[in-house]
Amino acid sequence: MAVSFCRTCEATCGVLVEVEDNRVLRIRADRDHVVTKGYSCMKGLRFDEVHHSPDRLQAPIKRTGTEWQPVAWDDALGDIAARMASIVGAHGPDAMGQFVGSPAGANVLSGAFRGALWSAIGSTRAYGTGTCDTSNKFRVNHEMYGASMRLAHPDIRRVQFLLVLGANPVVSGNTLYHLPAPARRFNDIVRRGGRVVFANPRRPESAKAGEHVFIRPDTDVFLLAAFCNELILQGGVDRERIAAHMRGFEELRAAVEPWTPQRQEAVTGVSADVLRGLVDDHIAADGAALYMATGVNQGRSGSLCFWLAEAINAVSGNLDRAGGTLMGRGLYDMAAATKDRLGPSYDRGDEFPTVAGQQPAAMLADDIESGKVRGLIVEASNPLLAVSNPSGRLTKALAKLDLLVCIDLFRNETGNLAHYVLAAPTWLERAEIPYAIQSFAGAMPVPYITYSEACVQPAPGVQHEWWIYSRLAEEMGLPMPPSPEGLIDAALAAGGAPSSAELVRNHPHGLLIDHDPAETFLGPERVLTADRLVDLAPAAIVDTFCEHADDFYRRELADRDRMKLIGKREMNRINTSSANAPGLVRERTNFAYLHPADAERTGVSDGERVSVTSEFGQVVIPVRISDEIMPRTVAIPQCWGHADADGLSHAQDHPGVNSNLLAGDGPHNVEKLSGMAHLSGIVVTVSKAQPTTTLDGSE
Ligand SMILES: Nc1nc2c(c(=O)[nH]1)N[C@H]1C(S)=C(S)[C@@H](COP(=O)(O)OP(=O)(O)OC[C@H]3O[C@@H](n4cnc5c(=O)[nH]c(N)nc54)[C@H](O)[C@@H]3O)O[C@H]1N2
Ligand SMILES: Nc1nc2c(c(=O)[nH]1)N[C@H]1C(S)=C(S)[C@@H](COP(=O)(O)OP(=O)(O)OC[C@H]3O[C@@H](n4cnc5c(=O)[nH]c(N)nc54)[C@H](O)[C@@H]3O)O[C@H]1N2
Ligand code: SF4
Ligand SMILES: [Mo]
Repeated sequence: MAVSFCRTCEATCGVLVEVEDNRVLRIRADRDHVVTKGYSCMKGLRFDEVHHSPDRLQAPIKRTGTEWQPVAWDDALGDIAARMASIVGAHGPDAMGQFVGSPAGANVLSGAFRGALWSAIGSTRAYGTGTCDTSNKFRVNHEMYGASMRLAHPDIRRVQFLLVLGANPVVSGNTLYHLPAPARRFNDIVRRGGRVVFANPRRPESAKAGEHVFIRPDTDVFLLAAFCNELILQGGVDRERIAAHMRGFEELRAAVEPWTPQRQEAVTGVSADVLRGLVDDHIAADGAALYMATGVNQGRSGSLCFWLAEAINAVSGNLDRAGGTLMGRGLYDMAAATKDRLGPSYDRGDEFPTVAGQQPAAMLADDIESGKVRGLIVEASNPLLAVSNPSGRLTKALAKLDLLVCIDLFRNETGNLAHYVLAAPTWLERAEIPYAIQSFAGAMPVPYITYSEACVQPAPGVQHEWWIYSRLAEEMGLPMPPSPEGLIDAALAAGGAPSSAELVRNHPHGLLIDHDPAETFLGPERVLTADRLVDLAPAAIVDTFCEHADDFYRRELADRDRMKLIGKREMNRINTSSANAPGLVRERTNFAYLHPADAERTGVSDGERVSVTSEFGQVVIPVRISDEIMPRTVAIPQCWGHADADGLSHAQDHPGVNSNLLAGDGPHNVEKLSGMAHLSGIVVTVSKAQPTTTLDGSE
């Protein structure tokens, strides 16, 4: 029996792994884990189906035409390194790109070695699906607090009023905020007389505890601006704290002044009275917090929204206050250590910043078409399905690369276009500490540290990502640390934590570290802006808001009667990663969720098919009718569309439809402040599909 933790989502639940002859027999929840205490979900408990899938790669494979053959590591890496060198030689280092997906975030060593290889090459060309989930937060943190990784989180144990926008932690396990067993936490707030309100175009599972308010997709910026304005007008500001620790209050006040509760109502659908009630309760509460995540991040104004939410938390005196939002400490000050490296930089030479080390995924097709990118290594990602792929534009672009290499457990849809797919281990085969973001930035209500040995050994033909990057460096004659020996222990030691061996021996279920205390953040030590004040009105952000808010508003008014597309995370799927697990995925397709009134207007009944068309593409998909969706909204679970996945046999039998064929890419569909892709709140039309229409929309 191995004691470990699941790395399938950010909840990083403690698990017990039964192993026999290097095979995983069963994964169970670990009731003794110091924080997750037996909480888990099917995606983690059934991860053995991913791990032992008959489709898993046992060795690297090479494509010749449409044929795939196993290949020796030395041959594969020798050829890949030679091709990388020739791309760099002919077109410069930035022609060689990397693209990382979300599972890579859990892989502590791969990041270090990938980063070292790209530095040695001299390339800044790094893309990732971080620009599909949370780059806006990093940009705003940098502007307001002086470092991308200064990340506040609600003090969930004490908060009395919590407004959650665009997150569904009960299904997602959350992101950039460690919150296992969220339903219990939300229930506790209600039980102690507090209020939890979810603003969401769909009544989310999380709202079973607390209340729900429908908000029209991609209009949160107006609600937040009016919230901030009303809060200031009602006197809900802490003048003393502002004077002592913040700057820019007057600019903030002036920026939000035009936004009244009535004005926002016309586009958000949230009545002025409901909004005023939220503000009143926020002011009255003994500790209040606003929290937002991907549903808002992926709109057109993710950075503006996060700025407003953080500004509200700050001016109301709730930032760094018990029951408000806290800036966790983590083991060591990762935010300070990475301040310069992970701040926004304009090394692309255009208007889009690299944020937290990532360039916009939704610019990749443009960058390939214009010849800026000639080679790409994709680690732990499936961009064809996960990223904006308007009518298959990204698919066509990736097929043009001189070199495409995927490092993955499987040959996924993106892998089908690759020259090589290199076989990587699962988290069960890695020794690790949990996500850097949680352990080190400390965005966790109950901070702890844990270490897991590898539960099983990888097959002989499977190699760790760090090893792959080291070997590529060696083949290219570039300097690189030869092995990761001691790296994790050095990180633990830097934070004064016990060694990995001691953690395994004495604290197998995790070791609690100090609780996040309140009132330790504001002041000259941890606020990292030049003058050590929280900037309530960073120029880049306020200027963007003042310049564009009226235009956005007019467009929302004009589009008020049109349908908008949002995503939907499902309990049994994690992005595209679990699509091949038979015990998890039983439906043959995803569905378009429609409000009964929209279904009636469209003339479809449950199970019938609709065509969903945006300015960028069209899909045909069966309908589920539900009053959990607000009118004029269609929700389609993302990261489906496996019809071509002959490397994922179960997924190919349960293909569904890729909603990201409807998302736009290129400069007009990327948020300028942060490089975030516009994936939620896309204007579409929905019509009844002709019986002869095929799944890709052709007649
Ligand atoms: N089961 C499962 N868990 C996952 C994942 C998964 O695929 N499946 N993916 C993982 C990943 S990579 C991430 S980043 C996290 C994300 O974690 P979350 O950010 O919690 O993501 P979602 O569960 O999609 O919640 C987003 C919510 O926003 C709502 N929404 C959509 N548009 C808008 C809008 O314009 N305004 C507002 N106010 N709400 C909106 C949606 O209805 C949805 O309920 O989840 C992780 N966990
Ligand atoms: N419309 C819409 N689109 C979205 C979203 C949305 O809400 N709406 N959400 C976005 C978000 S938040 C994200 S993060 C992306 C997710 O998209 P990605 O980050 O690309 O993640 P996955 O699609 O799960 O692809 C992960 C790949 O990594 C492989 N893998 C799993 N574990 C490992 C490992 O340990 N090592 C290696 N080498 N490979 C591994 C899997 O087999 C799979 O092929 O999708 C984004 N796309
Ligand atoms: S909630 Fe996330 S970390 Fe926990 S078992 Fe499920 S997938 Fe794994
Ligand atoms: Mo994500």
